[in-house]
Order: sequence, then structure tokens, then C-alpha cells
Amino acid sequence: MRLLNLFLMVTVVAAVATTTGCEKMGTDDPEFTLRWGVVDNHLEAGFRSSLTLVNHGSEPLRGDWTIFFNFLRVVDSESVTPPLAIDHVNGDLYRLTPRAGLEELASGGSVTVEFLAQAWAVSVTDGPAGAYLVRGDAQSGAALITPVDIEIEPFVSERQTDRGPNDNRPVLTPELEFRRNLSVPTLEAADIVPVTPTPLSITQLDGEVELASGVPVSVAAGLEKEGEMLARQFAERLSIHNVRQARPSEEPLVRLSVTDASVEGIAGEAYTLTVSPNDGIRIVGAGRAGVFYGIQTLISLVTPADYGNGRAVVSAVRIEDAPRFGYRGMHLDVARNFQSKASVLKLLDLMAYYKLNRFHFHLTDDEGWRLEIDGLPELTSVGAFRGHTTTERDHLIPSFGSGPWPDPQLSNGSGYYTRSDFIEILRYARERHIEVIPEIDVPGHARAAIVAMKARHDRLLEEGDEAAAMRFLLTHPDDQSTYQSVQHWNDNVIDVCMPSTYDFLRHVIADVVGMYEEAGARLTTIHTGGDEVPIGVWEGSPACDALSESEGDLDLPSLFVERIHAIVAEHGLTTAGWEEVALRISADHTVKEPDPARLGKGIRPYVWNSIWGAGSESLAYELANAGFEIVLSSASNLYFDLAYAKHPDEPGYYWAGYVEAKKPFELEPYDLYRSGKENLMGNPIAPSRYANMEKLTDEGRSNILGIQGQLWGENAKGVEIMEYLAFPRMIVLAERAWAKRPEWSERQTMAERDAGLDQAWAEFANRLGARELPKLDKYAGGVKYRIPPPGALISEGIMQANVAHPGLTIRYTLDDSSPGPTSPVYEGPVEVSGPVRLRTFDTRDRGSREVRVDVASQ
Ligand code: TNX
Repeated sequence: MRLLNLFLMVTVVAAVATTTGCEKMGTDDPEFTLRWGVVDNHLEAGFRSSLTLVNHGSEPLRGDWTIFFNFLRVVDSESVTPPLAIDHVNGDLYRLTPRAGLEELASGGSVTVEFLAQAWAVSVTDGPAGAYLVRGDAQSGAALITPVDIEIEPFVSERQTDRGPNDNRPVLTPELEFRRNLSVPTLEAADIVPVTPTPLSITQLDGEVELASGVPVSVAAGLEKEGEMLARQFAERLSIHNVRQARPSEEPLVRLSVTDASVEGIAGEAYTLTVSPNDGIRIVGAGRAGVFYGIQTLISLVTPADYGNGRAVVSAVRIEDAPRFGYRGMHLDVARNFQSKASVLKLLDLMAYYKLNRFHFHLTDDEGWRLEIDGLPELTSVGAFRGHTTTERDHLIPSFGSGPWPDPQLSNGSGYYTRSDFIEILRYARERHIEVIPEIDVPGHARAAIVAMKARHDRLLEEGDEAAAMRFLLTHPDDQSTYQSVQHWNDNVIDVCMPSTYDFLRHVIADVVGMYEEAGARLTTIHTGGDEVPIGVWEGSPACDALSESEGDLDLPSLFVERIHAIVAEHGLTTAGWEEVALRISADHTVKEPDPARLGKGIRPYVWNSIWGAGSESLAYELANAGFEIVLSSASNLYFDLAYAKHPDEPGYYWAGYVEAKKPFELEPYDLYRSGKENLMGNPIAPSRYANMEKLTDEGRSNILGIQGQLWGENAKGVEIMEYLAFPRMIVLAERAWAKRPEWSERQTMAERDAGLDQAWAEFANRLGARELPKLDKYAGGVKYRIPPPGALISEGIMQANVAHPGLTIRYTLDDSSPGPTSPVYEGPVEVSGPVRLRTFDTRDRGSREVRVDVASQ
């Protein structure tokens, strides 16, 4: 038994380490282990799993003890078999306790229970996380905390890998991956577009130009900042130093100029770049942003071999370029798991390199408030930390495996940006022509603020200042409403009937605006969230009862949108929100439709909840046609927190499907439905399904501002996994946001469109493998993008392999050992007689998840 445990632990740690390079799941010498495994996903409803607690310690475990752990699925407490009990605390936090009959767990002993939970579990992401044991210390009365190791049993049988009996999507095997990769042949360098995102036009000219340290540059007046960025980026990316102003007597090698420095917005983003042996390098922007993008294109033209070398040869070329969409966004949720300032700056720099220009900063949610606000210290002193607590007076309870210690050094659940951090982020973005759109998510997803403002209230009350205590309270102490949010919180919605709620919002928004002013950064829009307000909220709120007594029956969601919109408008800003802010939603949530009452106010919905085959696919077009300016955030194609593939070791959610790197590429904003060919369970969707769905009108078309990639943070535990989830998908997003409408999307028949899409993707996939990813290896110490595991197949004793992004290196072994950076490189079919193990490697010898194919199983 013990041997098996060890084996399981080793495999789990190894699997996670090779997939994502992320944190080690266990400690070296755990006193306790919680082993979890799926028993059966094929039930009529929900699934059954088992939980084994092992005591490796030298002492028996007895008396009062509790193990807390995070688990994403709703556990049916009644179903838990003796002798343990599992009870919901709040959110994803559960409590495991002994029941009568379990007086002690002997040293070396174990106990196993089974239980039912909602939905299914098919990957390590679905397993428990962040377990710790709490015992009372009889002498001091204090709580003793011991971390508990977690082991996740492998998902092997179909009952463990299927999402219920109707799941038609198989686990991604090397054989399946091999067949998929057949449509991505390896191309010659000459057939690969050198610049990403693809410019409007590229004309190759004769000759080349060499760049080396000491490049003389001429910078037109008003472009000083762009000149500085050129010098900085040449140094950082190409190791070309001492870019300097050309002397009057000297011919500059690079010239930056602008048609009109005052042109802003999409018009100012256009540019031309000429590289000519006779004439040097000329970048002419329509506005300052255009000059900046011309510089990015110039750097992009440098081959991976020259990148970072201190010297580069660029082929002569003329490029004319302008973006398709004015809004090219990337979102990052730092509330669920915190990301350091340095990680955010790196992401911003990479966004700018790929010409993305909006950073949607999801700063607040149920599980964390990440921005210091003047005058409201508890928002961050309490709301930015998670750890063990029974009162939440000092910090929030753990979520997403953040563990017992409220310490940013030990857990991704804790951390925040000081005002000066935030101002630095804003300035850094501004220099790169990125507008940061701050999100304050209300009225739902607001638990961190609610708990923090309760702590503030209690503190002031103790200090005897009752009036001040009431000032920014977000929920009524006597609220009797019962509800459960999507993330299983029962107290995460602010009370929209209390005046103190609006005092809070007014204060926070004014302070955020002030920080932008201090940074000299552009702010046009505040994103106010508005998503996923659960059924049942406010029904037991004394404040809402009082309000409806004086005002009559009120539509509370509308009332809230109007009020927050008014607060944002006081600063001359646009109110954005998730799609819900533009919808009329009935109390039972059965009706959700564009609300004409919200039109004409400049409210800007981000349309997200599109699961192919699930019924909301037309919402984006309904809203755009109705007159709302929208940002396409479509979950099924643009949610980068979703897993890349169906595989137990692939991190991420999958509630809106699996988002392989091709998904953002497939999304044609003017013809969304064409990407919806399979439903969640992998069954085909007949094109006729879309026949009667809303078509995009000309007006609707002009209301699509652009597209955005979303990176929700539940699984982004640290910068490595954040980058794994973001890349290469963010590069693909940039292509779809900037490049002109793809030619294939306007072909007559579906078959022609599909063929064109596959061909275009084959070229783009080569770009990733041969140009973009190798450059990311050299970028700022490297970007930890996802390296796709190889596809492989054995047929009649011959093993063949391929990779999704040609250009990456496949290595293999024939002796059943794990392939490393010195294992043989796959260069063509190999005769084999036993198992083959393979991994893909990047230029830094970072390896992908390992795959194994065996003659015997063919
Ligand atoms: C839905 S999308 C959410 C987020 C989650 C995300 C996870 C939206 C507006 N709400 O709160 O983080 O799914 O994929």
C-alpha cells in the first residue's frame, strides 16, 4: 500500500513538473497524505470519487482535528461514507472531519471514504488542493497547522476520463495528435510570413541591411519616447546597444517620422516600414502609435538566429500596415491567484510586441482585492490575503489550493499592488501604447471587498465610531437572502440598496481615476464586472425591503447598472461590463435578452458566455445589432484559462470546451458561427443549427470594437503556469485582432472555407514553431509557453512522429527511459520493436509533457 502511494506521488509530481514546470505538489516527508481518485463519472448525475487519508507520522491521529481543502465540485455531504464527514465551508473550501467510530488513525494507518459530487472530474485540475490539518494545542489553546500532501490517482478507465456517459471527446492520445498534425506540414523558411501579426502588405526588395551596436538614428520631433523605446528594445531583445542620435554629418541608419503626431486611436496606429540597402530603414507612422508598431515590426523581421545576438541582418522589404480592429485586448485575472508586478510588466511588453493595445486588469473578485486604495486599508490588508482563519477578521479563507499561510512568499493566494506599483504599471503600459482598463467587479464576485469592509466596520465599531463604521459597508448585517454563486459562495454580492455601497464605489473609482492622473495614463473606460449575479440575492435584504416600500417595485439589477454608470460618467468615462450589464435578466434567469433601456448610454458589454451548441451563440450579434458596442470575449475560443486539450495532466478548466491554439485563429468575428462545429461533448453541430440565428447586420458589424483573450486566474498558480496558459494563444489572438479579415472566411462554401482555414493555420503554426517561440526562448530570460507534446504513431513496426508547431524539436528513446535534451532527435520514421517515449523540446532544452507509444498497443 505504502509503495503504491509513493509511486502515485512520484508520478503526479513528475506529470505536473513536465507539463507546466509548475509547483511541486507535495512536501518531501509528509506527515499526512490525502489521496483522491475518481471512481465513476458514468452516473446518472454527478460522479463518485474516493478519498484516503494516510497517517505517515509516528503518532496516532486522535481527538479533535479538521482537514481543510479546496475542491471545485459541489460535494453531497449526505453521500460521504463513514467514518469521515465532508462539509462545505464556503466557495471551494471544504472541511473533512472524523465521525463517531473513528477514535484514532494509527501511525501508518489509513482510512478511505467515497462520496458523490456534482458534474464530473477528469483532470488533475479537478482534484482537491491546498489541504492542511488543524488540531488544537491542548496546552496553549492555539491551532496547530500541518500541511497535508495531496496525491491524485491517475485517470485511466473511461469511467475516469469521460465527462459522464455522453462524452464523445476522447483523451488526446499521441496517435490522435499525430493525425491532427498531419494537416500542418513543415514549411520552408521562405514560405513563412516573417512578421506576426501579419501586416497588410509585405513586398520583398533586393538586398539587406545590417544592424549592430551604435546604430545612428534620426528621430523626428515629438517622437522622443518612441526613439527611447527603439533603443531600449534593441538592447533588450537584440542585444544591440548604444542606439544613438545620428550626428549632423552622418547618414542615419534608422529614421523615425510621423505624418501627424496628434492622430490617435486606430487611425494613428498605421505605419509604413521600408528597409533598403540604399536608403536605410524608414518608419513612418500615421501617429505615434504607428511609429511604435513599425519598430515592433522591424524587430519582428530579425530571424530567431540573429535575435539577441548583438548583430542582425534584415532583408530589404517594404511593409504597409494598419490594424483591423481598434480594440485588441488581453485580460488578466490577478484576484484568484496573484501575479507579481514584474510578471505583469513582462506580459505588457509581450502584448506590445504583438501589437495588442488594451490590458483588461481584473483586479478584484471574491477571492482577492489586489489594489491599494487610499483611506480603505482593509481592502488590501484583509482582502489581499488568504490563509487559515475562522473569523476572516485578518484575511480571507483559502481558495484554489492557496493553503493555510497568508504569505505572498508561500502562496499565490496573497499579494497586492501598492499605489506606486500600480502607477508604475500604468506608465509602463502607456509607453507601449496600451490602455489599462481596470475592472472592479460588482455587484457579484465582490466577496473580498465585502469581507474587508466588514473588518473595517468591526474595527471602527470597537473604536467607538459607529457613524464611520457604517460608511462603506457593502452588505446589511441582517440580510437573510440565501443564494449560491457559480463559485459556490453564499455571501459574495454587495447590497445594491444600501447608500454605503455607492459611497464605497464612488470612493474607489475616484481613487483609481486619481492614480491614472498621477501616472499621466489614458483612462477612457472602467469595467464594472456585473457577471454571474446568483438567483436569490437581495430577497432578504432589509435595505431592499425599505427601498421598495418607499419606491415601489424595483428592478434591482437595472437600478444598480444605472447608478454605477452615473458614478463612472461623473468622471467622463465609459462603463464597460460583462455581457450581463446590457441584458434584461428575469429573476429566475430563464429570460436573458438585450435590454433596450440600457441602450444609448454608452454601456459596453464584453460578450463571453458562448458555448457552442448551448444556446447563447447569437448573443454577441444580438447585442451588436441592437446598437451596443461590444468586445468579443467568446469563452469557447478566447478563454485562455481553459485547458489546451482533453488530457488529465493538461491544466485548466474546460466548461466552455478545450481551447487549443488554433481556436482563436478560427474565430472570424464577422462569421462567428463557422467556428462552432462541435459541441462541448465533441459531437458535431449541424450547420443548420445556425440557420435561424441572428445574422450580423452592417450596423452590428460597426459595433464590434474588437476581440480580447481572457486569462482567468483560478489555475494560474504562479507566473510559469500563467505564461503556459497565455502562450502561444495570445500570439494567435493578436493575429486575429490585427490582421485583415482572412481570405478563407469569405469563400463560398463551407468546404472551401475549411480548406482555406487549414492551409492558413498550417502556415501560422510553422511561424509559431520556427520563428515566434524560438524568439520567446530568448526573451527576458524566456517565456514559459506551452510546448505541445509530440504526436506519434507506430504502424507495422515503424514509428512516425510530428509536432503541432513545426520547428520545435522532437526527441525520443527506445529503451523506455524518459527522453531528455540529449536523447536522439526525431528526423524521420524509425524502425522500432518496443515502446517509444517522446517529448518536444524548445531551444532552451525545456521539454513538453512526455508521451509513450508501444508496438504492443497498435
Ligand atoms: C466565468 S467569464 C467567469 C469567471 C471565471 C471564469 C472561469 C465571467 C464573466 N465569469 O469568474 O473565472 O468563468 O473560466
